[in-house]
Amino acid sequence: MTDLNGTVAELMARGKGILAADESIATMSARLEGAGVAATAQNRCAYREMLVTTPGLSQGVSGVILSDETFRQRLAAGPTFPEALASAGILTGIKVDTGAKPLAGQPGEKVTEGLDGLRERLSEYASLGARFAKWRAVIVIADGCPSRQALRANAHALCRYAALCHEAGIVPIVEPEVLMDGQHSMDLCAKASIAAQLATFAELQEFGIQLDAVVLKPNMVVPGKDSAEVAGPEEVAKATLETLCMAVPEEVGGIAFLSGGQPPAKATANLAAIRCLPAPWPVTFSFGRALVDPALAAWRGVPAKVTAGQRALGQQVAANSAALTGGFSLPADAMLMALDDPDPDPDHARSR
Ligand code: 5MM
Repeated sequence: MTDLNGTVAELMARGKGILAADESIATMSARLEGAGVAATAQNRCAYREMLVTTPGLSQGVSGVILSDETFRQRLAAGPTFPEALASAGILTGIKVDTGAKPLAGQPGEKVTEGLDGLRERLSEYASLGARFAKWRAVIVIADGCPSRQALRANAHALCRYAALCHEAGIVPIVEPEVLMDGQHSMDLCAKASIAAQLATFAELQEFGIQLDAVVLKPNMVVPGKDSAEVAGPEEVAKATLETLCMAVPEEVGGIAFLSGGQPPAKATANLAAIRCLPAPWPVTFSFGRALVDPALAAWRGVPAKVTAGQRALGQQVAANSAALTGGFSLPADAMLMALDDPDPDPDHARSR
């Protein structure tokens, strides 16, 4: 049995964060096609190989979350992805949910599935090198949403997943993501985030889950994507930490933020501002798009552009690592607004 607290400590090592490269086949295929790359298993593998073989990745990345497909694929030189990551000194994570599906009786809301057979799957993943796992619930803000029913159903699933992870010696990343989609205010995002986190921890505590062996992956508190409200890093940081302090027990092992479709520079600036405020938990990033979008745009499936893609990923990782250690200086708000390009994949959240 692995040491769960040791895994948490490795994941949360100073200046390091988690790379979420666990897009489902459907999401990854849409991303590749958007970049002009054919959506084949081979290209999905080549793209992930480009990411995980980035020179020096382990300086700013403690763990990489893989999807089941990537977990079982091999790099061109022969090793599996978990083997390659282990050789690079990086922990392997595995996304074990099977996606968010419409929640019966609650139109417009979803519940994440994947509990059936999870004990056996986790045991196999652990035997093949997985040290941590991820399960993502999606919480929608809309009229009457999030409903109590959706919050409870998702919290319950997250809790049963976490219990099974611990049984298998795997650290669970628990991700109740309040989506940025919509015109809602930052205040509504804060309220929904508190509700989602309270529901999640009520379940985890009722089931006696060992909280110092859990990593929470929350959204930052930001205005909806289509809202006219503007929030600078300091406001985002204050609202995000206030929210977390209201709902998240101090024993939780760590907080690893998702980027949620924010432009990469904004996500980094917000992370840097969050890190400047006192928090009872270690704090880091577990970004997907905010780390990999520039790399995918630079690579575009061209073998000769692997180095360019890796350079782009390396720059994002270095910036976010600096955000964690105080080496990142916040650009002026005006500059951040100029960087505020729309999400290159606006259907990201809705398509999942
Ligand atoms: C990398 O994307 C993850 C998997 O998404 P799908 O299974 O829906 O394809 C996703 O869960 C991701 O880890 C989180 O959304 C955080 O990523 P961002 O891009 O929001 O930081």
